[in-house]
Amino acid sequence: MSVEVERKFVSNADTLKTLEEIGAVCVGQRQFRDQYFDNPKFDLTLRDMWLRKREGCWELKCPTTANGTEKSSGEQSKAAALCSRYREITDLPEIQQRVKEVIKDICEDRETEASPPQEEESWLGEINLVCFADFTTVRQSFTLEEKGVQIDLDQADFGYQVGEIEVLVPEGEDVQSALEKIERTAGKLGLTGDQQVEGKMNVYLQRNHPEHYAKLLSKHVF
Ligand code: V4E
Repeated sequence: MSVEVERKFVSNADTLKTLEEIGAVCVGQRQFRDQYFDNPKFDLTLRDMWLRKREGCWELKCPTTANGTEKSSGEQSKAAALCSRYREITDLPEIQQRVKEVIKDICEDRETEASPPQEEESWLGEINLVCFADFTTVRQSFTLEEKGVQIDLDQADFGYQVGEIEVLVPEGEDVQSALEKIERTAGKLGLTGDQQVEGKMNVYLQRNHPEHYAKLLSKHVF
C-alpha cells in the first residue's frame, strides 16, 4: 500500500515545450480505460472512496489525513492545499473487505438465489455496486532529475485535458518530502494560481451525472 500525493495543473499547447525546456524525459504513452463503481446511494464516493477497474486491475483510493509531520508555514500550507493525498489499495481481497465494511446493505435477492455459478465479479452485485463512470485516457508520462517525481499529461475521451505532478510515498513514510518535490516541480513548470484544478472525474460527473456531482459538492468531497 502506498500514498499517492499529486497536484493537478492546466495543461495546454505550451506544456510539452515547457517540459522539454526543463529537461523532462518522456518515458512513454499509454491508453487505459477506467470504470468507476459505487452503489445507488453513493456510499463510497460520498466518503471520498474511489473504486475503479483500470485495464482489468482493481484499485481503491481512500482519503488519508495529514499526519502532523507536514510543515505548516503560510506558503507551505498553501502549496500543500493544492495537493491531494490518497491511500492506494490494489490487493483485491483487501479492497473487497474495505468496501464491504462501508456498504453494509447486502443485496437480499442475490443472497437467496439458488447458488448461481460464481462469476469473477459477483461481489459487485452482492453489494449493489454499479459502474457510474466509464472513460478512456491517453496518458503521456515524463520524469525529471528529481527522484520519484512523475508528470502525466492526460487527454480523456470526453474532451478534457489535465496534467498532474505525482509522487508515490510508501505507507508510513514522509509525505512532507513529496510535497516539497511537487512544489519544486511546480516552480520549474512555472505554475501559478492557488486554485485546485479539476480532475477528470469532476468534469465527467458534472457533464454526465450532475445529481451525483451536486451531492459530492454538498458533502465537500469536491
Ligand atoms: C475523483 C477522485 C479520485 C479518482 C481518481 O481521480 P484522479 O486522480 O483524477 O484520476 P487519475 O486517472 O489521474 O488517477 P491516477 O492514474 O493518478 O491514479 S481520487 C480522489 N478523487 C476526488 C477528488 C477530489 N476530492 N478533489 C479533486 C479536485 N479531484 C478529485
